[in-house]
Amino acid sequence: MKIDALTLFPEIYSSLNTGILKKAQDSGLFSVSPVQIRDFSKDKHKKCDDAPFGGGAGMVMTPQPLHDAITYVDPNHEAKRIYLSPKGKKLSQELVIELSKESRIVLVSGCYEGIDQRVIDLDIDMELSIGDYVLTSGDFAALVVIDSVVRYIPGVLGSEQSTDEESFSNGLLEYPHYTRPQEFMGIKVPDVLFSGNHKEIKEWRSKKSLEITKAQRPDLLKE
Ligand code: 4FD
Repeated sequence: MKIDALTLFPEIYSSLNTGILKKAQDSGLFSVSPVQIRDFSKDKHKKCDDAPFGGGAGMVMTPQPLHDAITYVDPNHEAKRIYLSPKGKKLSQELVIELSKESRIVLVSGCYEGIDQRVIDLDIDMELSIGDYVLTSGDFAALVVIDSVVRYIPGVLGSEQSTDEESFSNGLLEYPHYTRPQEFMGIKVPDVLFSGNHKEIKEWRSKKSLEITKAQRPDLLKE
């Protein structure tokens, strides 16, 4: 998968060159290219924002640099072009798995009050939100999209990790996990986990999953 990340802050994407994601990029499983939107500005001061028509607070990103940057990285519209915005369709595990099947993705991150609507109308395939809160720019939302999506590319997770996590896939939250030592700060690991009785362990984990889901996310049970 090839990902182009259009941004005013390319440095934000350097965190993708560490750990599992660096290894996967070095193996050629995916690549992320940050692209500086400002480089495409035809303004003499490389300006990329302006005051909103109709008045109001804040600034809006101007269409020319964005449209030119998108057209430059994806001239034949072969990529899925995604704009990160609080108004977008909400990201879910289901959508993450869908997106992991794309061969090319262009992520467009705006800041200030967002981008000129004409870029969305002309150039964008999908407006996407990572949740109901506002960030200073779309870049941190773009990082969340990249991380969640690339871990579903075959080979990205080593054999130690797995994508068939209990949380969300069976509609319930994950049961609690324990490892050594058997006792830590006076708290013991539940006895059932040493019983060797796989049926009992499975039943205990299901009971815990249901308990935790009821307490933390009752909405998941009501659907
Ligand atoms: N919830 C998200 C995406 C971007 C963002 C921006 C309008 C602000 C949150 C358009 C207003 C973009 C999200 C930039 N904040 N901030 O996914």
